[in-house]
Amino acid sequence: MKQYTLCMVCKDGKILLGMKKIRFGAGLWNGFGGGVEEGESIQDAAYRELQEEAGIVALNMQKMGVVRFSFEEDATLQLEVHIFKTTDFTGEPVESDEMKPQWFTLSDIPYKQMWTDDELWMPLLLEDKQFEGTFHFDRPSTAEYSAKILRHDLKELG
Ligand code: 6OG
Repeated sequence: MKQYTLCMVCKDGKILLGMKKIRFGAGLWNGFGGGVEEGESIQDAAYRELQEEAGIVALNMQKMGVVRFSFEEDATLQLEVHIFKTTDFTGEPVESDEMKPQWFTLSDIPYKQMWTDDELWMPLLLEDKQFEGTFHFDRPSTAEYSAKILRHDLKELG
């Protein structure tokens, strides 16, 4: 299963999300991340992707969870996403080719314009609880279509 990273930046009671402009998940707000490269550790990939997509350098990176995604429409599409949280960084978020960053207050997270799984695990991440899960969707979300979760399993660790 192909491995990806996803980093949530949480600082001063706010969360930094990016509007994804291209590829998988375009038109949705998400954390910053992407594919782990050959020979690269998952955590190194999380730092690299955050810098490439948001222009900031994380000063810490906590592993919060791993979620595995599959899709009824396409059995070959399977992703293992390693989710991190960072609470401090250097630099100022800047728009990249992939992402347009914006801060949201925690009471104002735009779940309606995010992947449908996020609303289920994000509260755990925000409370510093580690988790593991699997989500089986009908088909991928787009700006116009919200993927339906057909089955899921999410457990808090520890
Ligand atoms: P690139 O297109 O940059 O990597 N991703 C998901 N994120 C959430 N919240 N839910 C999902 O449900 C996701 N599937 C993939 C992982 C894709 C980026 O999108 C994330 C990567 O950060 C299915 O190569």
